[in-house]
Amino acid sequence: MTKSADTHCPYCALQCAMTLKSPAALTPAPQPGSDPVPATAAAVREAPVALLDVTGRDFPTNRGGLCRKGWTSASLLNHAGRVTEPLLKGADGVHRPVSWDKALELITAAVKDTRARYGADAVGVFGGGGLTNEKAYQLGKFARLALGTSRIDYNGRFCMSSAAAAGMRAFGLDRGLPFPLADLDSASTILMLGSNVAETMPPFVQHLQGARDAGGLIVVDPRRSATAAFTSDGGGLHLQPLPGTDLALLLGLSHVVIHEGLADAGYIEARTAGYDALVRSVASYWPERVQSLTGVPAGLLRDTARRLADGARRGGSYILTGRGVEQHVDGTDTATAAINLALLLGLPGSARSGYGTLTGQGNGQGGREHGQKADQLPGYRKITDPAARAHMAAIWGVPESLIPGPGLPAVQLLKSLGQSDGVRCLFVHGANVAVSAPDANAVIAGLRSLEFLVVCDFFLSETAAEADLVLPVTQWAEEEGTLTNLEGRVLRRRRAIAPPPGVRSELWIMTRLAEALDAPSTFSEDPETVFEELRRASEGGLADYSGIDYAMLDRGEAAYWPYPAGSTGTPRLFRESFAHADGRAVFTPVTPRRRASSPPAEVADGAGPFGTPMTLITGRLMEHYQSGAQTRRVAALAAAQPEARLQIHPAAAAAQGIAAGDFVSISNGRGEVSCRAELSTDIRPETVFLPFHFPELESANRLTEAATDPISGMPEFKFSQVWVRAGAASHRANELQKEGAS
Ligand SMILES: Nc1nc2c(c(=O)[nH]1)N[C@H]1C(S)=C(S)[C@@H](COP(=O)(O)OP(=O)(O)OC[C@H]3O[C@@H](n4cnc5c(=O)[nH]c(N)nc54)[C@H](O)[C@@H]3O)O[C@H]1N2
Ligand SMILES: Nc1nc2c(c(=O)[nH]1)N[C@H]1C(S)=C(S)[C@@H](COP(=O)(O)OP(=O)(O)OC[C@H]3O[C@@H](n4cnc5c(=O)[nH]c(N)nc54)[C@H](O)[C@@H]3O)O[C@H]1N2
Ligand SMILES: [Mo]
Repeated sequence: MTKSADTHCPYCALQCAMTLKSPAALTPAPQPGSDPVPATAAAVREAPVALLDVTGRDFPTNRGGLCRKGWTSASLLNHAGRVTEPLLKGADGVHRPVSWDKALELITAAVKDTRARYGADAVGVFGGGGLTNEKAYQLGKFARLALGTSRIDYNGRFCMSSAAAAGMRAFGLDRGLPFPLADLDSASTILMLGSNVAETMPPFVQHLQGARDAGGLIVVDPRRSATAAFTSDGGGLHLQPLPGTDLALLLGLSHVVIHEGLADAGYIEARTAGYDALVRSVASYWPERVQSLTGVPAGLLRDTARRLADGARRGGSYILTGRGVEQHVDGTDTATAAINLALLLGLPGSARSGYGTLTGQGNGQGGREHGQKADQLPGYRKITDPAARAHMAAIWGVPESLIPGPGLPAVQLLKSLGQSDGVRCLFVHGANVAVSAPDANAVIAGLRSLEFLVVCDFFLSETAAEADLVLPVTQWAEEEGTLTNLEGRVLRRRRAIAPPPGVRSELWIMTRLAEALDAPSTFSEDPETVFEELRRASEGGLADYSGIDYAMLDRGEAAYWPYPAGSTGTPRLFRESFAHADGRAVFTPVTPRRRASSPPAEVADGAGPFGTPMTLITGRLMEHYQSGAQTRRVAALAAAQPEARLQIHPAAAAAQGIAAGDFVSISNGRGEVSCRAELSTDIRPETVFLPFHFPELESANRLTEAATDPISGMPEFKFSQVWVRAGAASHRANELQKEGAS
């Protein structure tokens, strides 16, 4: 065990720097054969003493700060519920330990059998944006060459795909922030749409302080989120639109910019294409009309546009988007509208201004560059591009014909589970789809219809609980690798501690299985060896890492991609030109396809009307991470946020006879959630909010629809119609009764 290791937090894309140290007193390692019971909010078991002390380390994104999740992250290393041996599900549905040899043998047989009976595309892989670059790269290679399937996609489809598609369309390149985060510090105006960094990236808030103090922080959110609340003292603005109307709102802002002569004519002329069509497309979105579509007063729209233009002339203006505006069926168009507004104002590529989207998962950026996406090869190459295929065939030493074509995007992949022509045998690496995918009841049914499900995880997540075989893998502090943060900066993850004896790395698992399956290329369990191959694979691609190596990262050098060999990397993109062939950014005219007031079809399919449906939006709490598989097991976090609560306006609650703390039933045609109500004037009266961190009866994704954006395949997590009623759902009532009786 090393005495101390400089690494980064296991959770979000801010990748706060931390140092891990061994405390003087160590607890014994967890015993093999860990408890096979899936953890629920009620079943939190934590190690008495963490194996490592966590301290924040100075770094440009976090400047020594960490959030509550980061501070408590080490407690999961020796958590009593950790899986430390492969677990095989018996006919009785109970998971029992098996040897690694037996586990690998069973998987090999299942893959061969599935391929023989249904073809190689009946084997599927679901990856994650939390995997290191090395794991994500090798997973894409494993799927295509060892399994021979095209069916690989990952949870970043739920997260980054719309913003990524918009960035590709406008700039020819997708890097979340095309500038270092610290550039925001000197901005005078920042417009944040659908992003609640005060809860989702707390150390980020220090970079908003300057704009906020200058009265220039503007937040667009149907809720008065913690980030929206942060604007008020500084004289900033909170725009509170109807959910799903951000596209109209952005067209309104562009309309004002054009009609008040606030556009940057010189920039538009020199650096963009398609301006005339853009002007026509926003012509009918005058502020009073947009007010009627969005509920945001026309005066606030004009004020926002003027502050952005004023900021661009003074300290700098930035436009940033988050999941609130992207997780909609028109998410790509909405992100495009945000970019169009930024281009009108001359922000992208300027010295003190810019546009960006806030990447979410720890390696959400790198995870979308190196081949775990259905349509992609390493280096952000297209799998349909003959030159890209030839390049990768040469790197992998295989004939080009062996590389399958494009597969299915995540939602379609999950819908195909167990279907004829669908996936029959699935590998999951780093996602808990039973909780986090839309229409979760259907996803769970799909997982249960599989012939073989293999899940790699450290805990028996709700998805792992469904698995035929659970493979225990290393956690962040037990492994080496790299991640690429929200700024496109490549960072080193370093090992501070040895994993429990029965646990293996995913690189090791892929290497053993590739051998057993006679894969036509080599695989490695050594992260640096894999990174060296990734470098060569990415060379000449959009996301070029060929000039980056472990030694320079270990010296603390800042490596922003593209970083071709012989260069010094690219902290700031687009300064001279954009990535399209002619060097120009492209305005793509976009207009709303759905009227915000029209109820989606699901309401008609529902179990029956219970008054007026409400709009459900979903999102995050500070204490929990994603599906909660990790943070619900941290005692301090679970104690702070033990259960889901529905945020509802007091007027809406009163209309249904709901009082604070009452149980409510939230339902639609897809499912039902039962939880307590939290009354709050911070939310619009026709809208309710649920966090998605909780499973089973409290799982928000039992209500969300698996409808996707036609360009990106991103699902609509942030807009569902639901009925909200007083009283516990019948199954919850039974539970409560049982509790009362015992
Ligand atoms: N604590 C915590 N931090 C995290 C994560 C976590 O799970 N927990 N996850 C990480 C990941 S992967 C991601 S992607 C990021 C996400 O980070 P954010 O994008 O900040 O997170 P969300 O809470 O999903 O959504 C942000 C806001 O969008 C608002 N919103 C909902 N619907 C709409 C709408 O129609 N329009 C507008 N304008 N706003 C809307 C919500 O009210 C919410 O306040 O966070 C990262 N950090
Ligand atoms: N309703 C609603 N649903 C949403 C969202 C929303 O806003 N609303 N947001 C969506 C977004 S943006 C995202 S990113 C997704 C994320 O949702 P998920 O994909 O479910 O994300 P996690 O909960 O982080 O799941 C990661 C799982 O892998 C494990 N894990 C962590 N690291 C590793 C690793 O290195 N290897 C392996 N094998 N396992 C690992 C964890 O223990 C956990 O069980 O949720 C989406 N779902
Ligand atoms: Mo995400």
